[in-house]
Amino acid sequence: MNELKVRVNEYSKDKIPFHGNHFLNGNGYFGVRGTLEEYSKEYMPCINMAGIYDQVEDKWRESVNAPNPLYTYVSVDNKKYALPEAECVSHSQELDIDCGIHKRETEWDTVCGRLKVSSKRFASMANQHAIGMEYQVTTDFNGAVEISTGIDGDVWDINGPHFVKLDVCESDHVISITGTTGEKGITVTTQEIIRIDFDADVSVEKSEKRILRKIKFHAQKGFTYTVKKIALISSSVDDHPCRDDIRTISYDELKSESIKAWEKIWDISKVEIDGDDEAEFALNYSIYHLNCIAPRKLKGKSIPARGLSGQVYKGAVFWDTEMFMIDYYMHTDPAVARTLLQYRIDTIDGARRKAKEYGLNGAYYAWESQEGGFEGCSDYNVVDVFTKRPMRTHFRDKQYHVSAAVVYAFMKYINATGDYGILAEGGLETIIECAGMYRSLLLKKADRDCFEIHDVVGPDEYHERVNNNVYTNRMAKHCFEKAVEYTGYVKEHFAECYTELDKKYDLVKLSKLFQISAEQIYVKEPDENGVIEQFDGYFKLEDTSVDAVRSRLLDDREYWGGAYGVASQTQIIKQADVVAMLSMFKEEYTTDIMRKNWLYYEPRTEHGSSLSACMYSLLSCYTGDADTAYPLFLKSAKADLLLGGKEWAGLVYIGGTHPASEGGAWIVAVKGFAGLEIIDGKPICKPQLPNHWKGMKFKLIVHGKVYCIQIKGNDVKIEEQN
Ligand code: IFM
Repeated sequence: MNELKVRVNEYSKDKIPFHGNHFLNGNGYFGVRGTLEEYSKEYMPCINMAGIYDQVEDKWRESVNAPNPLYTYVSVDNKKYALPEAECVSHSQELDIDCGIHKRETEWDTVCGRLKVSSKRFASMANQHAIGMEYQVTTDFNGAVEISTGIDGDVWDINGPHFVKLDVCESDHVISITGTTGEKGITVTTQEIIRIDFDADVSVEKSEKRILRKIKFHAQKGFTYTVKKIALISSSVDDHPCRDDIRTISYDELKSESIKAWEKIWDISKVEIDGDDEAEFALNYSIYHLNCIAPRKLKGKSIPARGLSGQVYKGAVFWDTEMFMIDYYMHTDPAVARTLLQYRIDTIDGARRKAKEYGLNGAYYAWESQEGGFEGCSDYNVVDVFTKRPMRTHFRDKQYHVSAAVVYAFMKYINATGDYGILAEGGLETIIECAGMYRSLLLKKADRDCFEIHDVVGPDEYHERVNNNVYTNRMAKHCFEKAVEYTGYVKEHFAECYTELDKKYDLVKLSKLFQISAEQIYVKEPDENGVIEQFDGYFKLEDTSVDAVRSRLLDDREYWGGAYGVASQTQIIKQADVVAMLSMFKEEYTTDIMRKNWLYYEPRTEHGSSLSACMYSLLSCYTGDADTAYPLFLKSAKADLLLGGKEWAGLVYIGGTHPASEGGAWIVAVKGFAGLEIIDGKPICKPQLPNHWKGMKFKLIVHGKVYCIQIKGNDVKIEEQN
């Protein structure tokens, strides 16, 4: 396996937002953007907290960023040397994804001579509250140097400021800032301590939003001065409160424990690809990001659509987790997958409330779910580039497929882990409530004997308020089917749970209703050309090309969908929709039908969402065409490796990391190319590797057992590990 590092060797101010994502660090409790230590809020540094939200006035509710303990810059002769303002002579930035260590090295020519600043830092994978940083200064002159390092409470926010109060403190060598959020009074505390082993005059400077140590020393030419910093971040709503006394933490131990924790994670999660270094690197880089955001030590938390890279999409959880990410976790750390599902179990009341709000029964999960299942999505979720006014969109009220995604994830998890116990611990009730929601959406026309679902938005968000979207209807059917099947299972294996739920739901009657719903729901079939119409009337829309639609844009940032979008009256779709459905239910369709639909829809797909490429790639694998799948797989795996993803929806910034795309790349590699299936609780692989791949090697957890899978051409060796 090649070295796993991303690196740049020059500085570019334009790439500040991208590099923040590209070099991201994290441990599931928080994400640390890959920004430079000297950045203040305009350059988007952030320590993004998992599962903590706040709302300011009537702005969008979003996740909260902690006071930033990395804030550090250096001055020579009272002049500050900090990027991007002070032009540098050299710069490099690197992320070692093997051990989660971020490095930078920058040189400036100062009035006194050459100044070199280097730093190493990590979000501890062993202690979820901790960050470690080493900051080093070297000069080629003798002279007065000052390092300013501390905590910046003036944090980057999109819809902030979230801290209505900042308590800036210094006590017994520890400095700290505690921010209190306005909406719920949640406190987020950042404390830090430094260690230096050179003579310096150290003082503390406090202001309303910052606390800095000023370390003044006389630098000797060629000597390196090192400041080691330990920071602890905690909040008043932590599942596992931080009990460490920061003064007793050894920097070196913190670092080596984190490295060890990463080694353990990589042991189960690394994927080796023989014959394709580029793909191997991109895939493992994706896996790195999935590892940085896994809620390993949190209870009932899930993963936001932009991971822990900031407040984009309000730090909210979408269907992305259940459809694109959970597969990776259930096979590498099933407890994480369990936690993700626990989040949906725990937030069922929010989903019930939302269903009621729309006059429905059961559970309608939030499109953009925050803590407690609170719906973060607004009715006006895109800002029009022309009028600068919020546009009415229907993500919130009509993307019914989100509840079915939750049920689909329960099914995948149970198949992968054999953990049926989850059904008795809230799982079955969740599934029943989701099925209840779909039942209340069913319509029957007087002249048809099937159930329809009208007025929805499918995964292709550009066409709003359509009828009988095939993805939505098939997923609803799956939800009914699973409700019936799992009710039967619970009756047989968890009698106590069955009796309790039966009192509440009358399970015999309900199962019958779900059975009828599953049998009678209308799921469009392929037409005479073998193509499935995405929704009623889709084939009548203008049949044109993605480029033609793009050429109609009056502004690059214009939103393609909604009432007046350039795509809305055409067959151009944003992302996989019918193709996603076919990938989910491949057993029900012939290869010929899958191929025909791929060929029809792919040229009509903008791939305007990072969720799209992996679905097309997966379906290509399922049709036996790994070489067509390959570039789409690579696109998915490189979502955060390369610049170029969509950064705007109308005037709303949507940049950040793309964990769904990363999870999707893993799914394609393991389920597509390696052809993994779980039969009777055991993995089997029917590989179809891209032509230039010689083999693959990876580990998987299936039904509690660890397997090492080695593929060489068409030969497969699956070994159970002790
Ligand atoms: O969930 C997705 C959606 O399908 C397309 N827009 C972005 C969302 C978050 O990733």
